[in-house]
Amino acid sequence: MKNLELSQIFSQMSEFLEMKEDGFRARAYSRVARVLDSLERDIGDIYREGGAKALKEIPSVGQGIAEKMEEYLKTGKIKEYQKLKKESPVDVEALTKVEGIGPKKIKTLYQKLGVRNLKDLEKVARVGEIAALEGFGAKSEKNILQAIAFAKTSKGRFLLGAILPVVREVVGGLEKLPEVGQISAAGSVRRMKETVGDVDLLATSSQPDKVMEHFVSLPGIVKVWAKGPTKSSVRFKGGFDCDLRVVKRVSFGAALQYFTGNKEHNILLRRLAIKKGLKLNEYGVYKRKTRIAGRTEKEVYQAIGLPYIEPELRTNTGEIEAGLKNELPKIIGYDDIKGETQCHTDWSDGTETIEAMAKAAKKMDYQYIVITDHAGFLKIANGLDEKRLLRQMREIDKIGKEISGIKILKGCEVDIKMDGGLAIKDEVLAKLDVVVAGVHSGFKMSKTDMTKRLLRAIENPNVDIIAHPTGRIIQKREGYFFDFGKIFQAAKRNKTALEINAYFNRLDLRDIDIRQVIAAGAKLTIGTDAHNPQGLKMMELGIAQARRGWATPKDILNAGTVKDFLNFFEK
Ligand code: DGT
Ligand code: CA
Ligand code: CA
Ligand code: ZN
Repeated sequence: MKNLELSQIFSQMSEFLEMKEDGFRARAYSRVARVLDSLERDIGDIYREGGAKALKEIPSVGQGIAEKMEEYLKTGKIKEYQKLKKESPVDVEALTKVEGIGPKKIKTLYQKLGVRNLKDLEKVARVGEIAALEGFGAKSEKNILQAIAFAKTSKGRFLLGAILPVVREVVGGLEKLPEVGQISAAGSVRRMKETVGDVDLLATSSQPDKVMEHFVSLPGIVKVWAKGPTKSSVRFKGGFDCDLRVVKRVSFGAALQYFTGNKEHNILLRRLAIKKGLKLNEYGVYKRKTRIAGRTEKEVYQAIGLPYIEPELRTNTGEIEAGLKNELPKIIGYDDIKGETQCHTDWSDGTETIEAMAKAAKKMDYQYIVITDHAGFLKIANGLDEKRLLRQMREIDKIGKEISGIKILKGCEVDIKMDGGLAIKDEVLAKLDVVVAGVHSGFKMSKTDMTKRLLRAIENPNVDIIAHPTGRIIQKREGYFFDFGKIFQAAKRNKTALEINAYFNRLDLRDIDIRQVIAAGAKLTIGTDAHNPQGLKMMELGIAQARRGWATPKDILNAGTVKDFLNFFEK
């Protein structure tokens, strides 16, 4: 669970260093933060087992950073970070949460307008001082005000991908206690919602006091809000709260159902129970005074006349009605994906070789992996031009012959230009197995223009997949606007798939969009956008997103064999 804490610290160090114009170290720290975000194993465990040597084996971790990690794991702090923070007059953490504001702008805003925090920023933007500032302007001021408003709506919520490893460690630890019977996450975490307000855990135990004692003294807890035999509440270092409730065995299913929610789903369920002359609460389903169900969720649902409903579907958006008619979709399972459709290597802004990515995909039991390095004019991401792309194709052919048991497909993530044209020539794209196209600039265009732009890309016969179709970044960018209906229909007509980007702060498309795509009859892919082998593990988050969007395996192209996957794009 130290991964999250360290990643946050390293991102901030990167921002501080960039403000100090130490770009080289800034990039090194931000790279490591990204690796930590997708690192499957706890950094504390890695260190405990293999010491500093094992730390250095983590991608992007060199001597200096390994030392910082070691310092943190031993002492709980990093001196240089504290120094940088103390030296900095501004609240970098809060300000960088505003879309379009990076370390360089923060520096200018501070030097020219004395902006130290969000409140200052909002104040100067409101009175027009940013519009007058060189390098900013009226449009930029308007965007900043919009971004501040957006940042406010997401306050106090955490990314599922950042929270999940911590939850799993806590649950795994408690599970091992002899006093704990059953244990599960509940709430939004269990529903795999992309952001989480707080973590809800539920357990059964013969000795709740002992369990609670253990829970409130877990490492990484900074505050104990409450401690009692049935409920305790704590805050973890990452800033999020976690409740643990202990219930009786006979009620575990009912309590799990109740505390998994969501609230709207529960309300409708209770109404349904009442209609049947039953009572439903967190202790069970009752017929007059008799409990007729409660031990498992399944029997709770059955008692009120419903099939079991997967947690990801419990949002009161039609799942109960569908359940009553026995028309719930058989949603895609967590083991159904057979290939990776979007990832980056050290040819662009990834950190590892094609070979390393392919081997990692093989380890995940995939049949194939599509290598999709940035191609086009993305200078920062070290994007490939036509010459390098052709060279990479030859390289992939060569590596493909050396590694067995996994098919490495040639692809790229090509930029969609402002007018919908692509940043790589068609005759080069035509040589690739899979072309992923994405918008990476000019997000602020009108809905009409963006619709035209995407339409042109979708209609290009070389384009197979549209990457992160809405461009949103959770808690940072709302995403651009376009005519969803029109685009999804065009995707179906042109056999262009739409991506569910599994990267933990994208999860783009959103659940509601996925349902709309399926209704339009278009196909989806789930791609992680991994920049290192660990990043491939984010697939789980993308699958969760697909499940929340009611997707079945036949809606998701990479749930099929490599043959079917490639055949679909034959246009
Ligand atoms: P979050 O924490 O904002 O990400 O979302 P949840 O869904 O985890 O919500 P939370 O932590 O407030 O409550 C956990 C579950 O407890 C929730 O999903 C459903 C249940 N619950 C909470 N408050 C109520 C309520 O007033 N009525 C009903 N029926 N259920 C509730
Ligand atoms: Ca919660
Ligand atoms: Ca809660
Ligand atoms: Zn992209």
